[in-house]
Amino acid sequence: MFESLQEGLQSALKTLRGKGKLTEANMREGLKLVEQSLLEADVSFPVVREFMREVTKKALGQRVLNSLDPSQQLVGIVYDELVRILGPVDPSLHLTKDVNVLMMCGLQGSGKTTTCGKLAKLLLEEGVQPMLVAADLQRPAAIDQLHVLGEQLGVPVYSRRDTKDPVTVCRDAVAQARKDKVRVVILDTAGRLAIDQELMDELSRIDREVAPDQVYLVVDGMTGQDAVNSAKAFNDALELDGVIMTKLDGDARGGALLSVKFITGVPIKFIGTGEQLTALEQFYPDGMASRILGLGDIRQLVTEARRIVDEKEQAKLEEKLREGKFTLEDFKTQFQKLSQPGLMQKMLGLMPGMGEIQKLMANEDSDGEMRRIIGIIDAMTPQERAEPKIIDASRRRRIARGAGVEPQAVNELIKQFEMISPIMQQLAGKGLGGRLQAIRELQQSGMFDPGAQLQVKKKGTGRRLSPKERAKLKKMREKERRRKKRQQRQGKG
Ligand SMILES: Nc1nc2c(ncn2[C@@H]2O[C@H](COP(=O)(O)OP(=O)(O)OP(=O)(O)O)[C@@H](O)[C@H]2O)c(=O)[nH]1
Ligand SMILES: [Mg+2]
Repeated sequence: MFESLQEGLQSALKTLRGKGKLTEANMREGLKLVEQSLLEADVSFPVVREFMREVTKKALGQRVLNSLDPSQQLVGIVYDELVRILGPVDPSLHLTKDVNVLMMCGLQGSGKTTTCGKLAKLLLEEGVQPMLVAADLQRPAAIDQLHVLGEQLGVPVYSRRDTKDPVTVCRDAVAQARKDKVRVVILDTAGRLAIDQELMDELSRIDREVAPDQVYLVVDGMTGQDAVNSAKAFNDALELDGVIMTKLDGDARGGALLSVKFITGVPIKFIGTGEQLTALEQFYPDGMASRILGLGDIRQLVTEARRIVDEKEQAKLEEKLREGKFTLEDFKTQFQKLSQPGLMQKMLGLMPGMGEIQKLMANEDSDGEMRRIIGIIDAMTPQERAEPKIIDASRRRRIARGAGVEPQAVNELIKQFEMISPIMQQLAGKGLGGRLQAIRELQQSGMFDPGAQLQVKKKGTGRRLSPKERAKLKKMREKERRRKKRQQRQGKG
């Protein structure tokens, strides 16, 4: 997420690091780079101006300049200011009534329908019964799209094919919801390519006559300043309660996210980070600021982890770990959960200090790697999975043959497992602090050192890297070269 903004800000802050005491000139230079990376991320100009005014005021104060770690303090100042620009945010959906109506609106293709489904899923997970309403009568296929979503989620969908009036549909849907004791009604409205009077009139009419409790605007985060402009226009017409910014998993530059609240006064409620129905996050300014600065986002990490492993399963797992009974079989189960496309990526992005590895993984065929590891475990007997110690050279050869890998790969896997299981044991039953400590140890163990991994692989088999691996290495080196170049430039400038 926001790779270039992250890199820009982090390298701006890095240039100041290690300089010991900072002079005002040094600090100004670093601040210039901070400003530059915000502008490059397409943050609205008034926002950049306000942001820099505050940060500069604080950063040039004598207390910071004379402190022992001025660059560290600057990270704190930038963090605080990011939080201030992004917030305050009220994450609640305010479900205070028997039937609560949420209305989604936005331009065509911004992700309204998908987001309706994601919200319904989130509500289901919290034990709240939602209903989806097909209020988009512009596109004939829109009704079907919503029904497909509803079926996937097991959520009722209200639609009517005998009228062209969305107000009628919405009104009847709310009545139906009251009868069926549905707590939340989500209205999926029509979009247009551009903001036009007809669209606004239709939405205003629904707003007036159905009186939704919350009106959310869905904007495509990839559209940059256009997203901010459309938020302004929709807010003028409808008085929005919140913005849901989608497609932040792509190469959105982040400018829209940083600008919307400041320019329109409307808080961001949720962000969409993928096409899957689970890819909706509640928006918290502190977590986001922390992620942008490469410091991870523990709250979201815990939320995501909870989503992967349900509570009962987690309790069982923790017990096994505490008793030292965690086997390769369990390892495989956990691993398989993580091997959903894109999930590992996401989790790494949320861990403090894992940004670099995450970027590397983005280029890597991690799905292939995961399948390989699962294949190796599958080739073992139950006894071997429970007690990897019994795997001797001949068993190793047999497993390797079964999985279609070199025996060395079997060895590496067992070594990794042996390294990981005591750490996992530590993770079990610990509070957040203990978990963080364990994550740090995991990082230090070198298992997550991509450079070391590559070396081991090469030394281990002595074979030439596959074209895919070579391409990856090339990309990595290219990236390193660009980074060095940038540092040099900054060093000179
Ligand atoms: N990568 C990514 N894709 C998304 C996200 N949200 C929605 N999409 C995709 O965006 C496309 C449009 O989504 P829809 O939900 O149909 O958009 P809409 O606003 O309902 O579109 P109209 O009904 O035509 O106005 C689909 O291909 C979605 O899968 C997201 O957070 N990330
Ligand atoms: Mg739609």
